[in-house]
Amino acid sequence: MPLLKILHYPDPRLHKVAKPILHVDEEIRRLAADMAETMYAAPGIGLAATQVDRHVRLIVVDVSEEKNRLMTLINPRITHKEGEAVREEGCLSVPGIYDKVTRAERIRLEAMNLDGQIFQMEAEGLLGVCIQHEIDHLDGKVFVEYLSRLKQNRIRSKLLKQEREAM
Ligand code: K1U
Ligand code: ZN
Repeated sequence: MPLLKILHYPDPRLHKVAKPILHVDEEIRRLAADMAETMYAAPGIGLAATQVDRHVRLIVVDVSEEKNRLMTLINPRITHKEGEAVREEGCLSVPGIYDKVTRAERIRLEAMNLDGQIFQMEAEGLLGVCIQHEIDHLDGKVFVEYLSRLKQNRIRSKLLKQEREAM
C-alpha cells in the first residue's frame, strides 16, 4: 500500500474544511488503510485526511505504545467537552515544532466506523488531545493557530526556509 504525501504548513490546502462522508465504500476503506500506514511510518499518533490532501471527514489515531490500537473515525463530532488541560503537541504537517496548547480535558464524541455504524465514545489524556487535534485539521485548523502571532510567523518562515533548502 502506498505511503501518502503529508502537506506541510503553511500550505493553504491545510485550511480547507473537509466534507462529511455519506457512504463508507471501498475507496474510503482504502484511504483509511493508506492513512494508517502513513501515520505509523511517519511515525505519528494521529492523521487527518486533510493532511494528505483528501478533504473528507476521516481521521486515524493510535496512541498505544505497542501500536496495536488503531481507531478509524468517520465524521467525528464532539458532543461534550469538560475541563481544561495543557499539553505539548506536535504535528506531522509542522515538522520539528512542539508547543503547549490548552484543550478540553475530557470529551465525548460521536463517529462512524468502517462498517458504517455510528457509535459514541469518551476520551481523555493523550487520546482526547489527539482526537481534538485531528478534528481541528478537518476544520482547516493547524495547532500553531493557538500560538501567538509572533510564534506563527517564526514557524512559517522556518518551514518555508526548510522547504526551499530541500528543493
Ligand atoms: O496530526 C498530526 O499531525 C499527528 C500528530 C498528533 C498529535 C501529537 C501530539 C499531540 C496532539 C496530536 C503527531 O503524531 S506528531 C508526532 C508525535 O506526537 C509522536 C510520534 C511518535 C511517537 C509519539 C508521538
Ligand atoms: Zn497535526
